[in-house]
Amino acid sequence: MAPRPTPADKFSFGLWTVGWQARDPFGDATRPELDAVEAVHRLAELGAYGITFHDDDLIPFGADAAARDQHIARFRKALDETGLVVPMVTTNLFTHPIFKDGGFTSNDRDVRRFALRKVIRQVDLAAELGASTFVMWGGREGSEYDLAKDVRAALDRYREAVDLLTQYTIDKGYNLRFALEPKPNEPRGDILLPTIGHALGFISQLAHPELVGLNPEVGHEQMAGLNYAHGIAQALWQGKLFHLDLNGQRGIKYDQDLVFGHGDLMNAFALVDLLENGGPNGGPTYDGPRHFDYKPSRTEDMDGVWASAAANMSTYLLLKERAAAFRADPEVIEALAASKVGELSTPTLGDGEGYEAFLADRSAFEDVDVDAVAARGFAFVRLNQLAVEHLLGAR
Ligand code: GLT
Ligand code: MN
Ligand code: MN
Repeated sequence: MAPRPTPADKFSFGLWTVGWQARDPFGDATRPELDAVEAVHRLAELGAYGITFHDDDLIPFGADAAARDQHIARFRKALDETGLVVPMVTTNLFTHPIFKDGGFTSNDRDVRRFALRKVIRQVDLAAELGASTFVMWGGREGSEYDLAKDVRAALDRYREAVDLLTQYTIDKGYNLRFALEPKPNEPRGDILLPTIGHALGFISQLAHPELVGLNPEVGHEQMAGLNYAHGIAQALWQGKLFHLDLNGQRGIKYDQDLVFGHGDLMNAFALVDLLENGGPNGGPTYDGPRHFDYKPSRTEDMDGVWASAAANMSTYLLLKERAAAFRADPEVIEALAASKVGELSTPTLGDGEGYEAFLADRSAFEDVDVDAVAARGFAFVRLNQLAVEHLLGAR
C-alpha cells in the first residue's frame, strides 16, 4: 500500500507542472487549460502543502493592473480555503519572444532592463505571499553560437542582476533568498550556469553570496551525465541547498521531467536516504519543501495528471520508508562497517597532529605493508545489493 501524504511531509508542486497542457515542439496541447484555483484545491486534497508559480502561470503576460489584482485575489482566496502555502515563486524569463536571447544576459540592453523589472515585480509578490525562496532558472540565458555570446560579459551581467536583486531584498527587509537552478541545455544549445558546480562557482563571485543558493533539479544534472545525489551532497556541504526540484530522467537526452523515481530509481533511493537520514544524528539534512517539477506525460488525460501528481508523493514516501528500513537493518549496519563507510568521517590527521608529527610517523608511510593494504576489499557490492533488496521490498 502506498502511504498517504500529509502537509507535514512538505510536498509542493509548480503550478506549471499539473497545469502543463502537453504542448511540445512536435505537437499541440493534449489537455485543457487548468485553472489555478482548481490546482490549489486538487493539490490540497492530495495531501500537498505548497504550490509555487511563475508570474505568467498566474497572471497572463501583459495583463493590466486590475486583471493582475483579480488573479492574485482569486488565488489567495483558494490558498486561504485550503491552507496551502506558497514557499517559493519564480519568474518566467523564457516564454515571451522578447526573451529569445535571454533575460539578464540578452545582448540587447533594453531586454535586460525589462527582465530585471519583471523579476523585481515578482520579488514583491513573493514577499507579499510569504515565500522564502525565489528560484531563478535561466533557461534562455545562453547561446547556440559561441562567437555570438561574450560569456564573460554575460556572467558580468548575470552577477549585476543578482547583486541588484539581493540589495533590493535587503533594503526592503524581505525574508527571501535566491536559488539558482542549473541546466546544461534546452531550450538554448548551451545554458549559462549549466551544473551545480558552475552555479556554486558563480555564487562565490556575488556581492551577497549568503543570500544566494541552489535549486538543483534531478533531470537537469542527469542530462549532463552527473550524479544528482552527489551534487545535492555537495550543495548541502556548502550550505547552499536552498530548494530542490524532484523529478525523473532516463539518461542523457531531452529534459523528460518524469515522475520522481521514474528515472534512476537507485539514485532516487540514495537521494531520499541522504535528505531524510543523512544528518549528523541520522535525521534530515534538509528541511525545505520537497518540490516536484515534473510534467505529466503528454499521453495522460486529467485523471492521469492527478494520478501522476500523487505518484510523485507516494514514491517519495515509499523511498523514505525503504531508506528507514535499510538504515535499521542489522545486516546493513554490519555491511556499512565492513565497507568502512563511517571511517571516512574520521579525520585523516590525529587530534592536533601537524605535518611535523605526521612526517615523523613511520607507520603512516615507511612501515606500511602496501601489498597487504592494497589487497583489502571494500565489499561495496554486497552493500549495494542490500540496498537493492530493500528497494525491492525483499527485506
Ligand atoms: C521550467 C523549467 C524548470 C524550472 C522552472 C522554474 S520553469 O518549466 O523546465 O526546470 O524549474 O523557472
Ligand atoms: Mn526539467
Ligand atoms: Mn526545475
